[in-house]
Amino acid sequence: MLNEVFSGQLAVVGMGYIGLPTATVLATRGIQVVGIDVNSRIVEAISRGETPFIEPDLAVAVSGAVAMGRLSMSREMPEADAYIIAVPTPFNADHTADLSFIQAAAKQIAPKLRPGAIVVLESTSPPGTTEKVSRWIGEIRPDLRMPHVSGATPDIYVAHCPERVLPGKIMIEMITNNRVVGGLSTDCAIKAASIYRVFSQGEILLTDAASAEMAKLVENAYRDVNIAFANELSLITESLRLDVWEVIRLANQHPRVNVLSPGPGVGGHCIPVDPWFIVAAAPEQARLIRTAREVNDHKPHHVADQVIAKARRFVSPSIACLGLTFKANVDDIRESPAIEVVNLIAKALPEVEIMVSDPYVEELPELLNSNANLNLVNAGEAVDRADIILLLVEHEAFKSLRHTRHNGKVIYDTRGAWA
Ligand code: SAJ
Repeated sequence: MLNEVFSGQLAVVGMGYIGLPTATVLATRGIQVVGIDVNSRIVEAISRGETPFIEPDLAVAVSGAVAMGRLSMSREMPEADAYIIAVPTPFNADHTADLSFIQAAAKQIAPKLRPGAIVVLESTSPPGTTEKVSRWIGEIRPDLRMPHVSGATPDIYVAHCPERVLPGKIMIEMITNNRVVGGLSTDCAIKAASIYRVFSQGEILLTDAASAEMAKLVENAYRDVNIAFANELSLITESLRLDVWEVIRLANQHPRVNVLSPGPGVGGHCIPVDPWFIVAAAPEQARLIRTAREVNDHKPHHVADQVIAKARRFVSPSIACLGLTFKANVDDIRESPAIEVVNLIAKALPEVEIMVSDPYVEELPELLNSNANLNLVNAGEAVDRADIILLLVEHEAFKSLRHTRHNGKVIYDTRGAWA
């Protein structure tokens, strides 16, 4: 059983940035996979072999898996030998985790479960969530021995296997990253690991569910704290009239120092969210983690204030804002600090023309739509016409604009792409 490799039918609940690549990788390795999603647009697109978002190497794998008949889509929960839950875990206004999507998935899976089935939670979750999944299923299926009650000999194997892939490199990291698999019992971990053995070339590390949940939160909090350090440095160097990129470049020559890059803030669906789950779990102790969140959340306001101050020195300025996505070379705009910065500037300077450009964004995001002074234009035009150029995302396409056409303009490069 220890080195078992899963074979059977598998359902993936939530076909987003993690669910779709996971389902596809399993399908291309011979597993019969059904993807479930509440969004009919996503269901229809994937059914046609299309990928609803941009991720290198994903589209060709999805169309192949669908064409081979290995990956199909449904809105109804099927009977399967294993279920992977990959739904979002947003946070509530008080920064506690909103587990409603996970609970809904567990409730849909419960009636379909047969003894021997495996349920894996991949969604990032506070410690104790995997146990809740087992409880929610147990409430609907009192006929089944669930692992939170019967430990070693359950009917259903429940485990947590957090996703750790980096957007932009998902299809590589999905295969090469080590995986942490935390079971509600040892058997649960061993059974769940058999799924990841189908495609993972990394090490599969078995542990308990709560440690796996916490390890995932720690990974993202670690990155958040380190980015906050870089963002704080950028404020300090600015006040001391030093070049932050030069200071970091020099400090990083030390063999044990690796300062990350400052930016306009921290975005995406994970790093700005997950550390709050640690703060909520241990509010008294998590002082540094909370402060890091506050430092990173403050950065868009600082950038906007700087640009607003620069603009007020002009009689009738125009501003080019380059980049809207949450980071470079992806089309994902969730929690994007760039959007927040643009919105703050547009609201503070309603009479100023603001040109926005992003090769990955075809229409203005909802938050920005209400600003009459905002226009989406191509980067060349924005740079040519602007008095102030604000670089918010270091997309490859913007790097070539480095020395061209900037003469006499105010440049604010938040990412150091032109440093
Ligand atoms: N950022 C900086 N400076 C840096 C690095 C990043 O300002 O030096 C910003 C980015 O621009 C972006 C944000 O931080 O706005 C997050 O970007 P990221 O590339 O650090 O991370 P994500 O959100 O794309 O993916 C992270 C990864 N976690 C870690 O690296 C610990 C990934 O492995 C996780 O799977 C993912 O979160 C997730 O889904 O949890």
